Amino acid sequence: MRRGALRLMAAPAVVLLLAAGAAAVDYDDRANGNWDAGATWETNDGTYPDGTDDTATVDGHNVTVTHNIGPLGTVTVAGGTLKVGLDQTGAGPSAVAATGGTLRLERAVDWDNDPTLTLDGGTLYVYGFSSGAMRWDDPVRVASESTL
Ligand SMILES: [Ca+2]
Ligand SMILES: [Ca+2]
Repeated sequence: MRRGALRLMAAPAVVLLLAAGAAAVDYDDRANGNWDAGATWETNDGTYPDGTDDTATVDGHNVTVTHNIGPLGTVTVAGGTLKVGLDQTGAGPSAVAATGGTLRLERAVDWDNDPTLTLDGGTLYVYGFSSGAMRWDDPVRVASESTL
């Protein structure tokens, strides 16, 4: 009886452990490259930020987004350059924070998560191609003492 009860209690614990195995990863850039190239990120396991709770920090290299991204957690630009070079219509991150470096928006952005773009340092570079204007359809927050 007791063993049976223990087994029943252990089953949910195993499920919880399996769920934890798919837990969020905090990605940190380690090389110049595309967002979806494993070599761009410190994890060194071929993966890239592509999970609901994954976060990504670009703080020293040039990273280029070439496909729709998300759903994701927070994306932070603290150094280097994050270039969004494709019209973004996917889920996107839950928040975008620019605290340093350069965030280059070169095409239209309208993520389904409607992330707030918080500018608190760094440079926001907005560039519209002749074939269509650049557009950011989500909220923008500019911290005090910042320049837009
Ligand atoms: Ca880094
Ligand atoms: Ca949106």
